[in-house]
Amino acid sequence: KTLAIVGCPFSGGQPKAGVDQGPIHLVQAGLIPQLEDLGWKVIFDGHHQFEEINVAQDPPIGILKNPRMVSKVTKAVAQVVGEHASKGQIPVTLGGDHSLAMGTISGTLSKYPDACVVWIDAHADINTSETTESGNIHGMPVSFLLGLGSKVEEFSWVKPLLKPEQLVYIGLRDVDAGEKKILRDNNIKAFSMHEVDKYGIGKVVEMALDHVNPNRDKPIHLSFDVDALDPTVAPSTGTPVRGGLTFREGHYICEAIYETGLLVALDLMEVNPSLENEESVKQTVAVGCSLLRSALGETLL
Ligand code: DIR
Ligand code: MN
Ligand code: MN
Ligand code: MN
Repeated sequence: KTLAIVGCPFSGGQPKAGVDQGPIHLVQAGLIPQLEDLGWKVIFDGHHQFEEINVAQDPPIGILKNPRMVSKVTKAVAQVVGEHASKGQIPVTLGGDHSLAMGTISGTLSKYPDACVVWIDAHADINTSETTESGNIHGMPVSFLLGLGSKVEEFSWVKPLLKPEQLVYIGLRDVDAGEKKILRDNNIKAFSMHEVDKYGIGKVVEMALDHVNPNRDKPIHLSFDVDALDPTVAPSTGTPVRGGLTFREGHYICEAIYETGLLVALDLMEVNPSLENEESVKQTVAVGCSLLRSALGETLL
């Protein structure tokens, strides 16, 4: 029963400074003792120091921004997450922007090839180098993991280990036209906020798990982008979108995944403590810690 906190102060997958401070704030808010109180042994050897990854020149490739830096950092994260998973520990990766999930999920799949990914987000993060309009790589990690789009040499280390049927989304509400086509063409299961409204979160999580994990026997990687929550719940994030998950809906997802007993890796991404005011930051960091506790066994009764 051991967790490994993988603090990733990294912002290169998107343009707003500050998201690199997310992991530092989460740990400073007392995350580690909170998880220890749930009975976990928690390993934390400090936040990762990506400064040692030296990329002198990183001009765009096509319109992809900071491609060499993102590639090197996510590759290092894949290595670290894979090592913790190999030791039977649950890697808990704190972002940082969501491009990091290219690393975390690669690491998980290196140890558990049949793992499924439950991706909680306002966005699908599945643009390819052809479809991206922003060039921000945090909007692209899923396409790299699936091996979609034309190959970018810089990211050749990312093996297309994820199959579309191993992936499910909950919380989507800002999906680019090109991404909608990718979701349709590849038959990727997604529960947008429309389905959350229609069926309720309990039924949605059940349907999501029925899709990726029908016998409830496969390892689960939960990748949670805090912007899946409504901006009134988690305001300090780089790309907030109104109409998101309530506090309880977000927590319910985490609790339900924990209840399966199948969780092998967990990400919490896109907390940006430099956005909005002090109160917003406190609230967003607190809700981040709270989601992680729920995914790791905190119960209401
Ligand atoms: C948009 C926004 N689809 C993009 N993506 C965001 O830049 O590709 N992802 N914000 O988190
Ligand atoms: Mn995301
Ligand atoms: Mn997002
Ligand atoms: Mn958009």
